[in-house]
Amino acid sequence: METLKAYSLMLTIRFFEEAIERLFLEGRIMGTAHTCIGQEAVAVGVAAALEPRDAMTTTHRGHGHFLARGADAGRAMAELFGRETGYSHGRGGSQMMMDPSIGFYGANGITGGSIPFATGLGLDAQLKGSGRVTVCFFGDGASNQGVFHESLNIAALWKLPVLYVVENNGYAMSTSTSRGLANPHIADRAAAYGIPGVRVDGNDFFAVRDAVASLAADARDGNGPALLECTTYRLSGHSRGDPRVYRTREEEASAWQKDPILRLEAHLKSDGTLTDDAIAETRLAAHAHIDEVVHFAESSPLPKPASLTNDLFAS
Ligand SMILES: Cc1ncc(C[n+]2csc(CCOP(=O)(O)OP(=O)(O)O)c2C)c(N)n1
Ligand SMILES: [Mg+2]
Repeated sequence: METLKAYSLMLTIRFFEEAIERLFLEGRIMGTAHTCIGQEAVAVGVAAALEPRDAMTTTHRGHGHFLARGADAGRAMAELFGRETGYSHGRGGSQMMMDPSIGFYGANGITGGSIPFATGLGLDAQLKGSGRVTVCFFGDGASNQGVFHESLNIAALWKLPVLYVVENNGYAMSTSTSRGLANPHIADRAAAYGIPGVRVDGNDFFAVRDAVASLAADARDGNGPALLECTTYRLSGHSRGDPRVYRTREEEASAWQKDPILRLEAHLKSDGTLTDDAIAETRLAAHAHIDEVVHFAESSPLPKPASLTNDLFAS
């Protein structure tokens, strides 16, 4: 993926998420959502290093991963509006979107729920000899679920082509990692399974992309899984309406100084790729795109009541 394309994708994700937060406040969308503001370099860095045949699973905080993988932002937004044009025809909302045609096997509302699922996708790839690598996203909180151990053990034992990517964003709901992790370095746990464990600055697009390229190539070559820890910060609240009483505004202000988008912009300016004017234009274009996305979603039809029992496995 070209760096400029990555930059524009990071802006799309940022403005998509900001639009959602605004739309909730305005009462235009219902339910809840978990936004990934501040974590865009992880999503796009990972996606930039994968091949079309590869697979991804995500978490409750999955919009960025889905958009980075190539989802249609209009259909994703329409799902949040509960419209027929949404990925799940408006029935699922934020945590119920998937598109296997782009190798995206969905979000999961169960903390850690995607870890065994991705492991199964790895077994499928191995049995079929498809050469596919599966990236499994999960959070620091999810890394404390028992299923993390079960899945990494079996994946290491069977040398499954899975790259476990933990987004260490500092919090699991209101629990800071200093209160939730005995060892703050989650990547260290890889040693327990005899697999590579790598820790990178998750706000650095290039660091994430390069680490994934190397670990995915090893997994594709039959060398088994790896654990990649991307350190970042959840600039958003946990979910809709989080008053964020468990951390200070000063802490947030200092995290904003490390905004991955500003960091990539500084890089693109310093190497002469973009001028200030070009950055302003790219930002305006990304805003205009999201305005269209919201317009498409909000003007899409609601599902017809007669279709209520469609796609049900039991009725
Ligand atoms: C099995 C289970 N336990 C608890 C919850 C409630 N819950 C939702 S998100 C969350 C925190 C997850 O934290 P982390 O894995 O760090 O992901 P982040 O929200 O930071 O992206 C919890 C405990 C849940 N959804 N599923
Ligand atoms: Mg977390």
